[in-house]
Amino acid sequence: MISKNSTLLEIYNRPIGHDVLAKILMIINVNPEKIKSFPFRHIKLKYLRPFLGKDLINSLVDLVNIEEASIKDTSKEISKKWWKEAVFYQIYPRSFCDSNGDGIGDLQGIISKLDYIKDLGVDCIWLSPVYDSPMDDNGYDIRNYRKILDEMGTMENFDLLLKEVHDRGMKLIMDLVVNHTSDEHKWFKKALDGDIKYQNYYIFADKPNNWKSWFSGTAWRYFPQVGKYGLHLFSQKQMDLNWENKDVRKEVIDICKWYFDKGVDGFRLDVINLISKRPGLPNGNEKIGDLVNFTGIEHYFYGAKLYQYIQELVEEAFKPYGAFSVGETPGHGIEMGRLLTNETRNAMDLVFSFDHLETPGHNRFDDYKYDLNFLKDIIYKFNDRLTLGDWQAIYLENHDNPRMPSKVIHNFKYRDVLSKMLLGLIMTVKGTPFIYQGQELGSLNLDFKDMSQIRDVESINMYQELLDKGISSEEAFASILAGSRDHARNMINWYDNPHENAWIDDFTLGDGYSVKDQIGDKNSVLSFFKDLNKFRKTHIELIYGAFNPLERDKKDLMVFTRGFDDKKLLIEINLSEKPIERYLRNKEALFSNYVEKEGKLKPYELNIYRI
Ligand code: TEU
Ligand code: CA
Repeated sequence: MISKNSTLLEIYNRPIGHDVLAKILMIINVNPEKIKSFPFRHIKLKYLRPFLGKDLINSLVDLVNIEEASIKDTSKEISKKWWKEAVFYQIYPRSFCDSNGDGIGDLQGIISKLDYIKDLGVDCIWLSPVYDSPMDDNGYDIRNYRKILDEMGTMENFDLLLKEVHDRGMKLIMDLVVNHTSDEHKWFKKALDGDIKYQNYYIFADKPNNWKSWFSGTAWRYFPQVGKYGLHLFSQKQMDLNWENKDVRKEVIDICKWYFDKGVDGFRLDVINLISKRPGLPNGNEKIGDLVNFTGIEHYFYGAKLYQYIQELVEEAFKPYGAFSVGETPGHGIEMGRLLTNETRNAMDLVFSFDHLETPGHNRFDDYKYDLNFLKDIIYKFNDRLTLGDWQAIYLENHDNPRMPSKVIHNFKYRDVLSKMLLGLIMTVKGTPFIYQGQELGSLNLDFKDMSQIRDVESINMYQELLDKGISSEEAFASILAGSRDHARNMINWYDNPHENAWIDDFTLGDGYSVKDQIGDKNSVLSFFKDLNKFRKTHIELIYGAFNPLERDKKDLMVFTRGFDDKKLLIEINLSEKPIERYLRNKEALFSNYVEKEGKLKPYELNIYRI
């Protein structure tokens, strides 16, 4: 067991200790590997008490001791699974395709575009929530798990969608949001009506602690009907479920089985790492709160019963159907991910880590240029620690993050080659690629002019919080603009015509990147992605091949090989806008994002060679 007498190195050698120390050091831009060097390795935790304080030390010790040892994985080979070979495509239904002209994407719209999706060459669709919801957080506030939102269509439409997806040889996973429900869910309404059984479905307290919501302000909302405060880690209309309660866990198992009985192939589990809260709901450490912005997070981002709850859910609901699971685990690093997905743990198949999304020293709302050398480093670091019993989800974009090309460059001369390079990078490193709608089109951030165009509850709450602090509306808007999740939520531009009364303003008209503009153009980002999918499917090295980084310390150059049996591919990438020396000369590339290649590597040039 770790104690305050343990050294930093002893803590770093524990799975949770590794990730927590790595995360803290990454935020303050210190290389975590320093912990292995003198004198850091010998520093006992208790000597840091003057800086960290007693309760932070105790919280850290408790957290690290939740999982004793790292996984001893002795797998001798990689197990073959469909989801290790698949390319996933995430649809944000509200913004994908509108079939009835109300400006809101819907299920019929998705059905009408299944041939487009199939032609991309992707294998599994991840459908963001389509359940009945008041749409406070665009469906991540579920009011009825077994009903489709009216604006989306009917359950019959969903059943048809699922059938049409399967008929095309693709799979479909849904988004399962069970850390919380909408405050309009019948369970919560019964709780407010005084039904004790359902009050125990949620987390009520007589008085609030100092936990902060991820969407600004306190994480507690007072309900005079019951004279108590209810916990909401997200919006005020997203009430956290009490997973300590076996009845809640049973409800979730039943929801999963209800959809598996329909033939749904699995779930993406929304913020699933937050479901186990520390008993007694103690106050969060203010220093941690300042560092990571969510006071209280140390008491719930990897709770003592997290693994138990996840393993039970997988065992009872997913395993009997052979269903796929990928958990969204904000705040988790590589070792926590292994604790929840290594094959010896019989838990989830994959997790989404957030560690690569921002260059160290920045958060999503900073308007900065993302450094692709950091992406290279973190991909190599993850691969260093993964064993043959591990696998990882590889992604750069989703509905919660700005468009990656816009994070990397602020002039769009290189929009096409950068978009293609980023797609090529995630399709050639080891792991399962997840593509977000529009990424295949080279979509960029949107040119929002003022708050009236912003729809996302996170941005709106953040803006209001800034105004309440006396910040001017211009400054407040500027503070949320770079990181607003709405950058990823514009309607897909199928044929460059205005989406009548779209729920979110249209910015993609006339930018020459509509599906219609690109579909026939062999040099478009769209065509590149389709060709890349074909290439990946015909080269098993890119799926199960060993990953071997080269030139690790060479800035702006990313070179690695993927070897399977006697076949080996070498991938060479220029991570910068500047021409740099080629790694391979006078060699014909099998695949590239440039046509002509002479002299140095061009800006963001990516090549795949047979070696
Ligand atoms: O996201 C959780 C999450 O971490 C994001 O809300 C985002 O990263 C946040 O802005 C903190 O930086 C999941 C869903 O993907 C998101 O759409 C939901 O809003 C959220 O959970 C609550 O359900
Ligand atoms: Ca519609």
